[in-house]
Amino acid sequence: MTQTQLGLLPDLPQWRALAEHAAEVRDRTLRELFDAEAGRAEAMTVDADGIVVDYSKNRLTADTIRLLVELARGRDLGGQIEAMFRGEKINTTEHRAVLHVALRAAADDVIEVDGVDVVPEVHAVLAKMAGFADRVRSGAWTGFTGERIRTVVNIGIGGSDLGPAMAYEALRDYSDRALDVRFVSNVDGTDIWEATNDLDPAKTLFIVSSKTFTTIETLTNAHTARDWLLAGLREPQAIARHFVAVSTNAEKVADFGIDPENMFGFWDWVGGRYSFDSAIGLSLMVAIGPEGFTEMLAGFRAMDRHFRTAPFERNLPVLLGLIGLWYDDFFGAETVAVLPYAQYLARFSAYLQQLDMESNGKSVDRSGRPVQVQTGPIVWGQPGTNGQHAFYQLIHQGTKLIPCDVLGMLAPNHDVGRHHDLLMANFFAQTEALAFGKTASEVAAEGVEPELVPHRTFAGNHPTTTILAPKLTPYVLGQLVALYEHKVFTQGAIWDINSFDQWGVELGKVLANRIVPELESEAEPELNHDGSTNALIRRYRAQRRGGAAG
Ligand code: G6Q
Repeated sequence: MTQTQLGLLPDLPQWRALAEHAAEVRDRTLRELFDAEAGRAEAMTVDADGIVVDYSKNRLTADTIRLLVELARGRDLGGQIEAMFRGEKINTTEHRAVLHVALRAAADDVIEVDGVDVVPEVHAVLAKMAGFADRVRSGAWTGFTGERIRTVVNIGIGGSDLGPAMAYEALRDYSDRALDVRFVSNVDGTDIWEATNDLDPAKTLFIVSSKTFTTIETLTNAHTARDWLLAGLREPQAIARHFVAVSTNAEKVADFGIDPENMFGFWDWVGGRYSFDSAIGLSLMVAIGPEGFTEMLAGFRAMDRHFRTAPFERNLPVLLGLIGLWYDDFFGAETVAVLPYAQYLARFSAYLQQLDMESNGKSVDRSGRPVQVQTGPIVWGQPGTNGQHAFYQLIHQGTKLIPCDVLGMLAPNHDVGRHHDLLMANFFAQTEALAFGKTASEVAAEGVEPELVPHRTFAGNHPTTTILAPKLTPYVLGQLVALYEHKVFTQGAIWDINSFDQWGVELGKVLANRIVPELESEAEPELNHDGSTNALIRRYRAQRRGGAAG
């Protein structure tokens, strides 16, 4: 695809208009904004298929949204969305289409890559996954000795781990409790050791998930798992009953000893961090069953449709993207906290970290020019209410601007006593306290000793976006993940960066490969790193191999 070179953002009239507007809005507080506008909350709340986003507690006005939407139009966001859905090779540095939306397409949709409709292949793999998941769940698929599988261990890393691990946790309530699913990712031997230490190999199934099947962490863990299995079951033929693979690389899968019949494929147009609704979600499908997985895909698809068709002013991913960009580029915010008030979403922020930071952590635009503005934020968070007893202090009274997305569910998964009302009371209270704070005179009026007043004052004016969903179901999880996928897309499209490559992870890998033999060699190696790295490696070798430390 020939990429038309877009103008630099600061030169765009829409950008300049926003910069001028920001100078006016920056000094207005949320208290003032709410006082000035009676219907603000209603006007700034959007409900799309049950997902409600209230963005009124943000430091912006209706004009801000209008100007941000004009910016999105000026960047042809609509055209860029269509290019993705049409299968154009928008990942220009890797010459690939970006079609995670095809993973949840309806069977009668047509999405073409290089003139070939990919939807039938997607559904063929889903059917194969469903057949396998059903057999494991029913006990029809047994281990080598005829034992029923009780534990599934997914071995993968990055995009081949974070998504299924997050979603398994999120949808635990829908999982078969007779099956335990574990996730091993770190090359630290502790991870695989802890995951297998208490297991019976006869009842354990490994899913080796690796798009390339060359990732050092995953292959090292998979080999260690194979050794562990063979130490227990002794027969090499056992491998076929205890290992399946998810990959695009059939040759390497066969080299490992996994029957290609037991390989579940996907395609180079699925980026790792956008892949858990592909076969990379096999462990999740085994846990929640094909029906639950299908329901989740329907949630993704509903949000895809909304993203593609809703006007930008009422388009949830577009609004989240624009509001994030507003703080990032016009307030100098460096971070965004995602705070789910749902224990099952404990890993959601970690998942979003990769989705957002690997996608939009870029400093050159698609033409290779240095970007002129801040790009992707630092994403982090923990579930409420735990975070309240940890880092919220800094959000309330620290010196940094930290916009927050606060997620909550109208109905609980487990209606235990007063728990849900208490949880949600905190959910509502926090966004209220962050926005409106408590003035010095309010504190003083409570009879607080004068010297304590500054310490007990809350400046407020801390922006939050409230996201409410009916209940954490597979469908809602699909909606929420697609919401953030498309939020990331929106921002990358406006910044004119490639959100779909990740060259920044390469250098460390290359250097590690160079250092491995230096750590393992029996003879003292010649080291040609910088002085610090040389000395650190010598110290390590001296401890581990008894070499010279100096
Ligand atoms: C994600 C990245 C990266 C990738 C892992 C695992 O977008 O590409 O996190 O998912 O490096 O790669 P494999 O699946 O090839 O093992």
